[in-house]
Amino acid sequence: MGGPGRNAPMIRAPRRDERTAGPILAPVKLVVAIVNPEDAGPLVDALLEREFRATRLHSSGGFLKQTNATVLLGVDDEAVEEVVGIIRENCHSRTQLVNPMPPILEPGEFFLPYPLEVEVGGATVFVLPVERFERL
Ligand code: 2BA
Repeated sequence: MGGPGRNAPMIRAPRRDERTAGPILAPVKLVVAIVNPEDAGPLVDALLEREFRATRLHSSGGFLKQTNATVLLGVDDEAVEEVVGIIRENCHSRTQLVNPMPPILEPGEFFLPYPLEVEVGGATVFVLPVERFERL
């Protein structure tokens, strides 16, 4: 249990000359995707199947203060659209209920909290230029 199965993607190990070749100077982007934690596992698997390396971080949203996942990928410029497509296929929007903060009440006032519905997008994606990318 837990180990890579028969159908696990093959991750190509870098050859020695690739490791020692110095920084990659071709245009590279950093894709940062903030996603629902339930989508993060299938997303990372789908990325690995297409040989994209990814890092998954545990994060939480500033507004809902609920756990989400941040997936980081360094990719060639021309692969960005493919990566965004994989994110789109694997991440789904959801509605979540939030209990609003009660206001400060005057004596005699009362507050009936109605949960608010908030739509959380499938993914929030940033694409940033990378000055230098190196695997040492
Ligand atoms: P949260 O900050 O927990 O926000 C969850 C959802 O709550 C948001 O979904 C949005 O529908 C709503 N929301 C957020 N701030 C709000 C506000 N000030 N007023 C009313 N509703 C608000 P998404 O927009 O799909 O964002 C999902 C998660 O992506 C966010 O979780 C946050 O972790 C991240 N995120 C979104 N926009 C970002 C940005 N500009 N910079 C950094 N992180 C961002």
